[in-house]
Amino acid sequence: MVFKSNHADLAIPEVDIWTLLFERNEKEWTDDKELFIDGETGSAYNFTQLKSTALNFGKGLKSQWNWKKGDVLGIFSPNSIDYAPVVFGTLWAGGVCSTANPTYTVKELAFQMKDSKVKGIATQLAMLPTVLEAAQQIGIPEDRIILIGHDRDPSGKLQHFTQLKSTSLLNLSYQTRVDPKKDLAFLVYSSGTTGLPKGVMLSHTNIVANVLQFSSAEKRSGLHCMGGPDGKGDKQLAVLPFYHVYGLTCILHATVWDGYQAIALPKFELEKACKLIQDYQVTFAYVPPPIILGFAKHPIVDKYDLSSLKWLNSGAAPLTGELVDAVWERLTIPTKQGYGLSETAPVTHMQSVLEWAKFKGSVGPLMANMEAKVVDLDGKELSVGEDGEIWLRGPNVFQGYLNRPELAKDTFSECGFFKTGDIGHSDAKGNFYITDRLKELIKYKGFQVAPAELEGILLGHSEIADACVIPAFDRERSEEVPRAYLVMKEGVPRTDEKAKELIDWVASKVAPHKQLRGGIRFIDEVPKNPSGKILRRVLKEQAKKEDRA
Ligand code: 4UU
Repeated sequence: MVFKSNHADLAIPEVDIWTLLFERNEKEWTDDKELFIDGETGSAYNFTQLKSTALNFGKGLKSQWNWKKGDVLGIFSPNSIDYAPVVFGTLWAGGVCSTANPTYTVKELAFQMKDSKVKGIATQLAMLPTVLEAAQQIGIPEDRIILIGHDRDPSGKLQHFTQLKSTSLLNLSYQTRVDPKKDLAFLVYSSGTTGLPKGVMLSHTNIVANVLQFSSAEKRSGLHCMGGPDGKGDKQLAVLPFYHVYGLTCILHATVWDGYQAIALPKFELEKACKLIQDYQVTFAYVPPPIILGFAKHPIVDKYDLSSLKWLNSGAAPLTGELVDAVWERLTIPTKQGYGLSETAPVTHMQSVLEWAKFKGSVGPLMANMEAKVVDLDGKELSVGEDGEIWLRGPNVFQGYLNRPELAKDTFSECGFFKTGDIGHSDAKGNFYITDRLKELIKYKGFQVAPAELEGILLGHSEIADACVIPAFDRERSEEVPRAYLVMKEGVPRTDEKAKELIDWVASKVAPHKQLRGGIRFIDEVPKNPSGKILRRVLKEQAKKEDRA
């Protein structure tokens, strides 16, 4: 059966993102409203300032860098309020943003920037050594690196994004027209169901649709951009990284659409977050489960007055019912859940704040304009209550993986459903539950870890004969962690010291979230089927037994 959203379809306008967000006639809030506030310095962009800074940057790109439709800007930065004008200015100039995890190593960054063929990179001073080395490796000239954030280049060589010069030539001062349905706005990276990270091609319409779907779902949570019951507008904590699709749509875009203020922090530190909530009277936050754990259990939380918080939304990784209860017991606020993927721009399911207690553990119903199927391994469609792979269709479903047209037949069904690689079911009321994962992907604190990438690195070690990486479960921290099962070459000791040495060796080569926190297990053989495909499920079951013991 096809599961349909209980909500009436929304009309999705055929406009680009800039037009949706910046060229509209009516908003429920005024142009001087501060939308993005830097939680560390207090500096801010109101709507007018954001629009003019983005426009200047877009014009600068066209004039100084001869920016053309489809040109890609790499963005390699922790959260900064400057992220907003850089993204929106690039879109105005017809460009595409390839947003990268700011903790990437040179090799990881170079891979993404080369794969998405960036014409320039926006970054922060602190990350310049990584960017310069990556840029040199892939042939991006130094004058195509620009800075965002507070710091300027002390050598004066690199321009700040606000310094790009625009000429007064008339044709450069108009927005570059795009076809919203076909032209891309973002390349975010995901490993999908298998293999290495790939560019997820998100069109303008994908994002426009998701902003509207998400916004209409969240209005049911009683948000107010101005006024509201206490006379103040709602304010959110912006700690989800903007480079990741969850922060990109649900904070960076939704803030400009809905006018809830976003207080940005470059990285999550529980004490700083609590202080900001107290000082700014933050009313809600989109976060992944480990931050929910912090609010539920960490002693530091008791030092602050968090009474302004109305609810939390958890997504990007599984959340246990016990954590939801623990937050309620401590802060007396609901924790609701959403579900989504990079490939769906991202939100597809969203729980209403009114239903958090009734359907605990559910990721909520399908958002407007969404359809789903639940399908077994033989492709048979299942019905209510039956677990199977979740397939999704809607205007927010992506255009395919960059430069990988051959993946389309495994990624999409014949009737255009996207195969998520997640396992779950719907109850009779249309609430979905995610129960397992069919695909290889590991989620550490909501960040993607592609087993194939770690296996590739491990196989490059002279002492390792074969490797398989799977998700293990750290019960104490209530989170998934990558664990490697290794076959060593003859004569190599299979000791704890060797395991530690290899864990450190991997750590020196990857971003912190990819470290082998689940440890290493030595085995005699990696289980494989007759055609040589790794049988991850066998090791996943083994890990489950061990982690439960
Ligand atoms: C169990 O993580 C995301 C997007 C997350 C998101 C979550 C709630 C956005 C909006 C929102 O409200 O994207 P990716 O591409 O990094 O990872 C996608 C994968 C899914 O396939 C699933 O395995 O992350 C996992 N996932 C979840 N798992 C995402 N949300 C959940 C969830 N429970 N609530």
